[in-house]
Amino acid sequence: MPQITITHIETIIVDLPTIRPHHLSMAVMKKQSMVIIRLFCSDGIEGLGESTTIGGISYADEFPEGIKLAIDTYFTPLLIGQNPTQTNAIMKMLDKNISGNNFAKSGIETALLDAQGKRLGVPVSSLFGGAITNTLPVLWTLASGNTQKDIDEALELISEKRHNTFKLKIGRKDPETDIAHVAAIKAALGSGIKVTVDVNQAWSESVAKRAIKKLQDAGIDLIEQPLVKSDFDGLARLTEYFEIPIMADEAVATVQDAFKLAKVRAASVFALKISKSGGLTNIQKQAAIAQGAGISLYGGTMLEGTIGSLATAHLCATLPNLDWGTELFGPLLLSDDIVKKTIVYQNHALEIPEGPGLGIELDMNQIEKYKRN
Ligand code: MUC
Ligand code: MG
Repeated sequence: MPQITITHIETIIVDLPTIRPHHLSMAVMKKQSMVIIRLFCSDGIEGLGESTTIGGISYADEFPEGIKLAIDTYFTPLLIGQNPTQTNAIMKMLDKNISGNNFAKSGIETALLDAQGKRLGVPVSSLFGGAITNTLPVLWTLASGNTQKDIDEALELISEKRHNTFKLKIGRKDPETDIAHVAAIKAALGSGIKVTVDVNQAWSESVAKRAIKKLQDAGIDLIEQPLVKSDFDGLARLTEYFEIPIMADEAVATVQDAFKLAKVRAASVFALKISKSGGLTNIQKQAAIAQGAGISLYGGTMLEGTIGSLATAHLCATLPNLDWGTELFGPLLLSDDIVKKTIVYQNHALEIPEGPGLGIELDMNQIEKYKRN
């Protein structure tokens, strides 16, 4: 049998409006721009991948237009003619030839794994030892920018049994305003509902110390990335000082970051994201480091659409220490989708489709409708 090869790769920027403005410390999102990757193989199989970031160039140092250009100009010539069944060899080759560009690498690895799953007739999770669960808990982020709107949104979602845990994006306003906002939401939702906060690196250590004390007293369940991502020592001091768990997000990008953070016990929880780390295989490695260090895990999102969210979900479903569930709600924040069958979200959880690969199919009419020209 002739060797299977990658024949061509198509990248498409798709702009989907959000259901409401989403306020983060570094940007207000009114749409999400996803780079969709179609990787075509000589055996007729097509793998799907997604490289998505938040707020253009404001969250990370990759951005949609740059990701597309990098894949078209540098990744594709290296990939054409390679054997798509050899994911590890391909990712090693990309790491040798291309520095950084983890969001783009993650999208390519997802497409290779989707193709291989389809080829073998198994879900992507099977390529990582198999799923422990078919459903994953999913929280919702309240980030309308208005306290009462956030409370109304949460109460509606609780009554629909869509979510029972909420994350609040803070750090955009001054700490006292943020704390009052968080405390009001926690009080309105009651003790049975978990509330976490994500500061997205906005505080200094001294501000964090004062603010976290107040958030702890208000009954908040977890603090995500209070300090700048490079301040591992500061994060370790906060983790040691406070009872409330501190989660590393932006700080824990690569496998090496996970090791360094674990070594100084800088966090009680790691937020795993395929985009930061360069793909599913790398978050599996981060998860192993966390497991060895007694650090809990959380399935994070870069607010990806259905392809990226399901890629993360397939890997997360194989992890024994996903103690904080996931935030894989990205598709629900978007007003439309680009796949034929959308993800089912019910009973506070996401259902992972059973089909081969990621278990989804692109809807080309929707791609036509939302693709950037
Ligand atoms: C982040 O930093 O966690 C995840 C959920 C959300 O609303 O924003 C993202 C980014
Ligand atoms: Mg975060």
